Amino acid sequence: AAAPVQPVQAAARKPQAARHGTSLLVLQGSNLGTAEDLARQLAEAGEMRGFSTQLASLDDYAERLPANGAVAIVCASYNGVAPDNAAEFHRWLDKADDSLNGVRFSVFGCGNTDWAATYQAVPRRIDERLEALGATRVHSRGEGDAREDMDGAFQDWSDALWPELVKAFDIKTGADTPVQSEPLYTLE
Ligand code: FMN
Repeated sequence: AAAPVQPVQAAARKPQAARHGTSLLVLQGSNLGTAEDLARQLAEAGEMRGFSTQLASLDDYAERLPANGAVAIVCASYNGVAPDNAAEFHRWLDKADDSLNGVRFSVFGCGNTDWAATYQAVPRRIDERLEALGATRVHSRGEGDAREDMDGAFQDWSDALWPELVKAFDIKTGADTPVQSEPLYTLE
């Protein structure tokens, strides 16, 4: 069955960067909404930067990661185990021997250092397995700690993601429409 992919609306704001239309698939693994919210922010920011963006759960893309465009993953852990909407993806990735050549990705993990032994276990595992299966990491994994400044860590990671994507996909931003390095919107 077709996955329920949500096209991302660029809210009530016009894109502020040239529309190059590079695909950006944002996948989230979330039980309580933190990773889902951050994934939505990332997808909206991608639209503002001229990407053609889709937002879905990790399980919607088990066994079918696209080899065109970028894949950005935002995922939590629960006692070292994947959130409910990422369980199938995680199972697949663990046992997969598919070649993920051509898949270009970056991962941000939502975690909590109270769970010291399994802090960031799931996003770390996803990041490692994607690389082991031949996918290319376009930007290093980010970590957010719910006991500290999760939003700040996410902002730092995503601020650094955009220039990496511009490089990896040879995106021409145009001299008068530079890709912004500052957030272009605030959440209400
Ligand atoms: N964070 C970790 O890094 N590793 C864990 O093993 C872990 N286990 C958790 C277990 C429970 C019952 C709860 C409530 C949180 C746990 N966390 C763990 C923290 C969550 O991953 C973190 O709060 C995350 O932001 C939740 O994301 P979500 O709201 O998208 O589900």
